[in-house]
Amino acid sequence: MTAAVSPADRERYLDLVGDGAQTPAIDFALGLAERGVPPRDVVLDLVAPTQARIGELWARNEWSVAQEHAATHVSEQVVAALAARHRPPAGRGVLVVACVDGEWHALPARMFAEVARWDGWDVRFLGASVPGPHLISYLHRHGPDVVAVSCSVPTRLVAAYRVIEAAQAAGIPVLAGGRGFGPAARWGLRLGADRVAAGAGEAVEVLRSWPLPTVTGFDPLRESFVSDDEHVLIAKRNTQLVAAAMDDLAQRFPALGGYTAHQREATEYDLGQIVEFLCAGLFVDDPELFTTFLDWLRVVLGTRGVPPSSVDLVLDAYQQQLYDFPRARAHLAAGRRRKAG
Ligand code: B12
Repeated sequence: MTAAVSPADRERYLDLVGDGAQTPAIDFALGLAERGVPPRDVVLDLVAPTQARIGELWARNEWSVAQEHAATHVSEQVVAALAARHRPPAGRGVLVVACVDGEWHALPARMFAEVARWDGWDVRFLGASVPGPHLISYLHRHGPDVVAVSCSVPTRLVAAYRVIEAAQAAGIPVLAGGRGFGPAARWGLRLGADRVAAGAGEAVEVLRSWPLPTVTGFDPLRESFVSDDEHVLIAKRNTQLVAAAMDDLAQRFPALGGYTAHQREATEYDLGQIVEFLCAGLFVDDPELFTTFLDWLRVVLGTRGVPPSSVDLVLDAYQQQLYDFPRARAHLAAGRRRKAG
């Protein structure tokens, strides 16, 4: 008989990982599996939602980065222990799972990899930030049936696109997943992935029902999904844009004058992230990417004592700088409107 993970189990697990208590957390997870919870459910209903909660605790400044790192390390060991204990035979084919270049969220991809392994795939897990050319040469050498690319932050979508294109050119079908591909992984479809899935559970269903296509190669004449290269030009101007916005902020946000060197550096980082997310939104031509990011940024800054209205000052500065980039201006205006609405 199968059993299920309860809300009390999740509370207990959060306490354990919050303490960085590796052995008790592993014992707890293995114990659930022994009591009849399928290992896949231990990963998807215990570890995954806890990791999402950890993200919220970090975003609200209730957990430090150190506490998040310690907890994530424990969760990685828990997933590894479950994988070592439960080893079904592989019969469905070879599946390569990799995070795209610059993507350091290996644990979400690992969770998907183990769930796929428990569903009968012979998985090769390549982990975090795999440089595109290295991934492609690995694919040529090992000839898997499918490559699954993971992206957790949308700023890595350009790297994801390069890999999708190159894998298909090598004749290997691509499954795209991870929260960076957006709601229902829709930006994965935009970038031309053969299949997408929002969660690992859904992904194994997709893999099961998918008559793996014979990919004949990337069609060089495939119509581009963006009409211009604003995202490229703006990405190149990131440093200049940040410097100009810092000058502008100094005039309009007097608190900046009293910032420490560290606070100024953190502000410059945030300003750079705004440019990066703007470029990602332009790349997939969807203003929702940028507005969702701004919602998140306002929460993160607000909990750290930075008035969320300061974001609008930055958007204004970028609007002025980017006067000859019509799509960027539309995305920036959507970011402004979202706050007003
Ligand atoms: C741990 C963590 C990290 C660790 C990752 C370590 C590791 N080994 O993975 C480190 C410290 C590296 C990190 C770094 C950063 N992080 Co982080 N991180 C997290 C956190 C707390 C947990 C990640 C996790 O384990 N998630 C759990 C799983 C279940 O997530 P999931 O995406 O839902 O995965 C499922 C599906 O997407 C699917 N799936 C995943 N991959 C694939 C692939 C395929 C092919 C398929 C089909 C399915 C699939 O399967 C999974 C199971 O169902 C998340 C919070 C969150 N909500 O995820 C933040 C989070 C993702 N990080 C965030 C941020 C901001 C960052 C940084 C930018 C922080 C910084 N200032 O440096 C950097 C970016 C680094 C980079 N370029 O990659 C934000 C992103 C916000 C945004 N606007 O996009 C989040 C959401 C935190 C938050 N609430 O604000 N992070």
